[in-house]
Amino acid sequence: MQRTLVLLKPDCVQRRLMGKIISRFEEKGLKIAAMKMIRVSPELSREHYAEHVEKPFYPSLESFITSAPVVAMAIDGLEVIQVVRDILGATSGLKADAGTIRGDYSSSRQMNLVHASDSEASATRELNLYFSPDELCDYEEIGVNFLRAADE
Ligand code: FUP
Repeated sequence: MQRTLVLLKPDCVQRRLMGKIISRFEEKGLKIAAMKMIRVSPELSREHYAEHVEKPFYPSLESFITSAPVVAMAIDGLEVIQVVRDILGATSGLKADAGTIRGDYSSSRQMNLVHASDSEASATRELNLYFSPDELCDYEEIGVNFLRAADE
């Protein structure tokens, strides 16, 4: 089992696409272990996008990610880091395949609706940025026996 950090970005909240996009994860059979709406501060943005802070596009990215609330989610599943990246599609909505979230709903590189961790190291780092341990819910899923075989 893996856990990943997903953010529904300000464009997702403002375009009232939260429900549709959360449904994509639920319908795939992934487990939502935590979820909350917060406003990203400039400090949190700089920590989250540490690898991009010095890049020319960073000021515009910070202005966007702090412009309205985001919904932060911790999502669990088998190979969930790659599975969620595949559900999102390529970074730019202009390049993302049809059938992916970005391919279906975004026409932008910056306003690409959703963020998801890209590796186990990023997932650990990003989950720590957005959630304290007591916010992560431990519960048994009803119906998990019909999502995958016991030995998968
Ligand atoms: P991703 O891993 O898909 O979130 O994409 P990146 O880490 O490459 O980029 C982080 C965020 O910066 C993305 F949401 C898109 C945004 N970005 C820009 O706004 N302009 C750029 O030139 C590159 C990335």
